Amino acid sequence: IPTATPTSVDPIPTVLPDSPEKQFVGDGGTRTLWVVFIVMLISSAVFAGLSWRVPVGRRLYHVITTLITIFAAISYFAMATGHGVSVHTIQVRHQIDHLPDTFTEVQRQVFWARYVDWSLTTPLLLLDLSLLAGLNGAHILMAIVADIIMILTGLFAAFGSEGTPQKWGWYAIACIAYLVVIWHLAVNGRAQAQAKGDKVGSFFLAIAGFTLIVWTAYPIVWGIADGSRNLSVDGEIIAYAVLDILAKPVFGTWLLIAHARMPETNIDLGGFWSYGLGGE
Ligand code: RET
Repeated sequence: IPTATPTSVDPIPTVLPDSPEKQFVGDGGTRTLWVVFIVMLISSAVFAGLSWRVPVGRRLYHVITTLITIFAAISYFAMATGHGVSVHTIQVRHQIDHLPDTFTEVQRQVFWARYVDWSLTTPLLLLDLSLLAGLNGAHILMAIVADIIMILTGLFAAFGSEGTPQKWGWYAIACIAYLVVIWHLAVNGRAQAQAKGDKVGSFFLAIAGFTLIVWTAYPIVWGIADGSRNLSVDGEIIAYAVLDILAKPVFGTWLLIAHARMPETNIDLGGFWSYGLGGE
């Protein structure tokens, strides 16, 4: 009978069977990243193609929406190829009956390329919605600045030391900034859109409501995957993949189709966008 002679004072195994030492992307995750890259690439081509069917003066939504999927394609390419990601030390908690909780340090991949993507694309998505509603420049700027603060403090939270109050402090700041964004869309955006008539008013309500639901899922996924580390790297990739497809290609297709059918959604920038190009 082999006798276990403890040689170390540390009774806690560094690696428990149910907690692999490393939390890295697997085959399913990599495949998902490539699929979303292709979806973003095709969407960019389709949105750019649609823009050629309308005069330059009516292409602003097309241009913004195409840029959104181009930025996403670049970010997904970076993540799928294994760039745009860094390794972060996290703590995994082990609960064993009758014993105090123990923690082991585990290496986990954190995809920083997402935050680069979001810091460029969420302001552009807000610009799409703001132009649709007819928001003024002051409110557009404030909504976009709040949005950038939300993404950057989210990035600091993702890389903040695990188990520190600051980490969730950054998260709290990001959530407050998100409430500012919502406030601009739900209060100012809705009122302005309604002032453009019933058709634009109800379309704005539908597409901004869809945006609100999809966007709100991001901090929830973040809390589970990046905050409390209760989701595998592949699970996190799949959750964000579904949300990104809803927030970018689905949103964009819906917006551009509605714009083609509803002349009331035209943007009046007083010649800024198409001066000298023949306008409408
Ligand atoms: C973070 C974590 C910190 C708290 C909050 C967040 C919100 C993120 C949002 C992201 C939206 C992304 C979109 C991507 C485009 O496809 C940064 C996750 C509030 C709302 C729409």
